[in-house]
Amino acid sequence: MTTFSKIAEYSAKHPKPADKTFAYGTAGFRTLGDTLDSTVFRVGLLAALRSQSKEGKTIGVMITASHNHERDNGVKLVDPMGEMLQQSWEGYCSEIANASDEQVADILGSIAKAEAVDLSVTPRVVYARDTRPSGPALQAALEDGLAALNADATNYGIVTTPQLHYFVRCLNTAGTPATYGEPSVSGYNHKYGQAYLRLVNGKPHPSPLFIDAANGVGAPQVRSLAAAINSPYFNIKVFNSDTETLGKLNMDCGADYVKSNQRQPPSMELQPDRRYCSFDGDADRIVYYYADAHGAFRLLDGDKISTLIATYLRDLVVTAGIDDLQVGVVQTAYANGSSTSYIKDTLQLPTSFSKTGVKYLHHEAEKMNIGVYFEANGHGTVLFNTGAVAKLQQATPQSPAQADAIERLWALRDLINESVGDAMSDMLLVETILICKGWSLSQWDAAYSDLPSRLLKVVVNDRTIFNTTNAEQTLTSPKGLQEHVDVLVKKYPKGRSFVRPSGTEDAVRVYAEAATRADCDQLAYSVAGAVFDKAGGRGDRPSEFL
Ligand code: 16G
Ligand code: MG
Repeated sequence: MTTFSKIAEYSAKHPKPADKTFAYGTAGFRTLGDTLDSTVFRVGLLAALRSQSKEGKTIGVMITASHNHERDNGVKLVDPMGEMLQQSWEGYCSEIANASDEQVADILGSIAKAEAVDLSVTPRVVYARDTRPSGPALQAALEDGLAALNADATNYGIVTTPQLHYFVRCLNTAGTPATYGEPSVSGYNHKYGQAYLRLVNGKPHPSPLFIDAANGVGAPQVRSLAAAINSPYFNIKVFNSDTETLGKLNMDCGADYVKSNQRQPPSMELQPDRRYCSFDGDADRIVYYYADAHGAFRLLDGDKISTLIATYLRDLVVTAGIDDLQVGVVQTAYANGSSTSYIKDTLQLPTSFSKTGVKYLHHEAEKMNIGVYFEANGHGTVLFNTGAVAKLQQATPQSPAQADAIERLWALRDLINESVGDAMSDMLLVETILICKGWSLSQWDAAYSDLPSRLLKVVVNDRTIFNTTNAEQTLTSPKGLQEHVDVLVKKYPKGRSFVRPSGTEDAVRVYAEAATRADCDQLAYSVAGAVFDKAGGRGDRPSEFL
């Protein structure tokens, strides 16, 4: 039986900073690491309660701030199937994080009552962290929260965010037909490594892959994966792997740097014919890149990855001869317009759009038989829904080619981390497809050409006045601003632009694309200027090109 009697004593050791308000945003709590002690302690309490509300299923807690600066940190909860916390509980997270120290037990009690939580259930929680310097102290705060509610808690150490999601899913499916794998790093390496080797065996070996690990947790973990695979099919060279030196995490490196700056990290020299990829700081994003024949940087981002995967899956489904097994693609407004046209017109696959943030894409992809979802920034995965699994089970091959395609679809499902986007699993999937097709990165890149795009940030007095609809592509307020954007967009061939409030920063984001680089930049800066003028811009007016 859980009692709340120890909460007051523990809570006193983790006082909330009086001047701070915390919000559980798109990817959990995220802010300066040294302000998060009380929040992480309270997340420990809530994780235990969440487990009790799920009849003692294991809940995960990840301490990370992903691609953000090393001084930041964050924390998020993982639900029993390894998915993001159910949205209706996000409000509880913010509520308890902002309670006064004395109110914590009462608020937890009222949440328990509202959710009819059975407090006699033993809470089970697993947790992990990335390599940030503030991690150990925050982990100790979390452990106090878990101890205050006598949770059965297990520390998984320093692992990637998707590995923790994987462990949670393994633990909750053990001994059921949906069993997912061994809940350990070696179990993870074994599951994904073996599926990979099954898929590539007998094909020519690939050239080495140069990996930028953002000086984060992806570095030791991808090395451990490579040691487990132990095959010329996975020949990697890891760069930006310094997780010890302060200040290096995500600094001028990593997937976010590469995508935002459209260039390789300065620490890496691009050589023609070499293959490169970058993870972000907690290894849930990946982008690929290479130098073309003229030495110019070429990016293969989340859109390119999702079109590669969708094409491959579609072709396998056709070869397998399974009727009505639909492959679809979920994108966000940030998807390059060329990728969307390619999916619709060339691949002839259904696409749908969701709001930015993995949880939104994930839910949209669940509606499809085989749902491929990626954000342009490199975060995504593939989901096989129950309908797809049933169709695969029922399929009766009429030829060796059909049997092989069905076997490959099963192996691909084993290769994919279905709980969440995962840089390492996505990397193995991309490598598999390239090896099977015998493709270089430039051959992959040839499918379509990205329209020039630009992303700008505008700081405004109050970003809450920005509201959107249509998967964040249309503003409903401030009044009149969308109409103004529409007029600007019409001036440019293939022009597209949208404005949305950030879910992670106190700023508004402006995205634009158009047929030429000059048009795209003009459009981006004129929309950003309009936002600045009409909606309370602060600081310098965005005006680099105008
Ligand atoms: C978070 C999201 C990421 C999204 C980004 C948008 C997760 C795990 N992460 O990092 O998917 O692209 O926020 O940030 O959902 P913004 O709202 O500040 O533009
Ligand atoms: Mg990340």
